[in-house]
Amino acid sequence: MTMNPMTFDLFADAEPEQQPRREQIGEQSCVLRGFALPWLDRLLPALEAVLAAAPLRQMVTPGGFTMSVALSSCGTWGWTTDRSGYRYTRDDPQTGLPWPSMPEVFFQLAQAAARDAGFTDFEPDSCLINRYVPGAKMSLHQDKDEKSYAEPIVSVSLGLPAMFLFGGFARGDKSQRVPLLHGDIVVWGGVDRLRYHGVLPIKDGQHSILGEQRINFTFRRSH
Ligand code: MD3
Ligand code: FE
Repeated sequence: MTMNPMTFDLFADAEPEQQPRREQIGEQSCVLRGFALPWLDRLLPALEAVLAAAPLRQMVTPGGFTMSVALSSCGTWGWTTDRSGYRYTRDDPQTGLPWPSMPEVFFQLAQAAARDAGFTDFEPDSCLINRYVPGAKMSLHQDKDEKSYAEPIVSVSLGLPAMFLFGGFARGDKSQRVPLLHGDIVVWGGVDRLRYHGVLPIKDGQHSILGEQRINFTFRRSH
């Protein structure tokens, strides 16, 4: 059937077709594709300020292995590990000073993403900053150092892409692979909060803004 040339296109000024921006990856977990992109202008300067006060450093696990990922933190509590265990501390063990306070833009972004995923009033007291260079990885683990598992976790991916492993409740359960790209945010909560997860070794590459690295923010309510 040919269109009458005089027919008005009722959809001429509608939004252009776009891929779904929210992908469910678990019962109460989803990826918000590109959610952080509009925040980058404010996020990156704030990140620089935090890292100037609390530099990225590699830490040692209780088992004596040096992590391939370099870490820092901001907020009231910062996650650390050394030979004596995993824990949250108020002070940066390297500087002896309190962890830098959480920049307003970090807090607002984490809260906005949590709300978009259906978790209202998320108030993180800790933001772990993970820096991966090519080859760096994070083995399958659970996040169990927080006082309560009732609050969600919000993770922001920047820079080089990563293949995220999302497992089950036992280490041996089959994992699904979720590619995470610059600007993506993942929100995990409820029944998915204690699922095993990890990151495959980062592949070589150059990101146009962040260069040869992936930066991940993990927002948690630790206390
Ligand atoms: C899934 N970081 O720091 S994002 C971590 O990309 C960590 O740097 C990864 O796992 C990274 O502990 C993954 C965060 C994440 C955090 C908690 C989860 C994913 C999760 C809890 C349950 C399921
Ligand atoms: Fe984790």
